[in-house]
Amino acid sequence: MSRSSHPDPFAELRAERGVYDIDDQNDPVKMVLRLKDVRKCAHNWKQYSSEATPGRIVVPSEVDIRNTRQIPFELDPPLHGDFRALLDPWFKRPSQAHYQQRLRHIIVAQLESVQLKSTFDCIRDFSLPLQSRALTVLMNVPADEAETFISWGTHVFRSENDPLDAGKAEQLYAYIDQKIDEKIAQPGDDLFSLLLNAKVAGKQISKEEIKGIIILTFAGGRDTVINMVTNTLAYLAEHPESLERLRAEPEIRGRAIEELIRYFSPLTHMGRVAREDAQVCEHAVAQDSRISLCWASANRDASVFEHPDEVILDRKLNPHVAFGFAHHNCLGATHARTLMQLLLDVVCERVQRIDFIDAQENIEEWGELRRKVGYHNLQLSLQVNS
Ligand code: EMZ
Repeated sequence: MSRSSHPDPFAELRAERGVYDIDDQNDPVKMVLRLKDVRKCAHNWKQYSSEATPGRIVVPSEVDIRNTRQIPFELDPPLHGDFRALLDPWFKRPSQAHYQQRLRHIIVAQLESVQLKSTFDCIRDFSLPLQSRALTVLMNVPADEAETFISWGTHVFRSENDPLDAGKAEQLYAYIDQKIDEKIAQPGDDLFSLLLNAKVAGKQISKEEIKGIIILTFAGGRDTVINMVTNTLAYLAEHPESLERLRAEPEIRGRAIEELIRYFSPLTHMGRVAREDAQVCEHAVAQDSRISLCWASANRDASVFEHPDEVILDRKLNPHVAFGFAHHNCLGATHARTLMQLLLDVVCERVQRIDFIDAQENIEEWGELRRKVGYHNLQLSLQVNS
């Protein structure tokens, strides 16, 4: 197995049982493993709610470390839809040409900052600053605020040695409060100002709701985007033939991105809370207990994806659920896809070869199972076109 591969720990359980029971801080979770069941449960918000105690649908649970409800992902219809109607147009801006020019500029500059080093750490020197700078474009705040975001590290709620560090988010909350005050005094063309002036379901949005939206904007696309960028470069380093193919066939880049997103599935799963006694593929789910929709497992379901453990760059049929499914599909998906498309374009134009020097893997533990999500660090070196 190569160093850039991501094995699927769920294969056996998915085929045999369809679910996997794990404990999480004494609040058990039944992980749903098959694509068909994941989709069914994702649709069925009347039975499986997202609007539980804030933090409870996240696994590991964040109920002990935050009180703010993240919006819209911790809401059910119809209120969920009212917030999406407000937010969707803003989060579709990455389709616009001038947005893409700004992102491209950021990617080129980031690449230029590492290309002359003999080796660099892909996360610290590339993916983290890239994600942070791209986020200033998504929120349309000044570019230099990225330096603050970079200083927070790769996860907004999790520190290096404590995955549930309640103090960690204080810096983000302080930034948000300060930004809200600043934008009340001086509105502009940014996400904060949009929210401060918006009504949802006929009511002015509260500061607490704005905070919930911004926290999700930071948290949802943080480690996920960083892992996606890092894992992609690791993959291209170990597969020079794929880099050559993407260079020669720009028309398959879009499909290749979907395939890499399927294969890496940066977000392993997302929970729901059962409103009533229910059943998932013949296994009982008790009222008020948790299930999780395991995107990572569903994306390797051999009954849907041929050769699910292989990266097939131009895979034709690819109904993956890496961005979630149904009404809760990822709000930041257009931004993430655009970033990946521009990254592949720039790498194909400028990078001749990537060398994988060394890495320390980032492994999640779910019950007895271990799942690689990315790397704690990844040393690479680049050979650029002269
Ligand atoms: C939550 C979650 C959202 C959670 C779409 O995912 O991402 C996690 O990384 C955060 O810890 O709070 O925002």
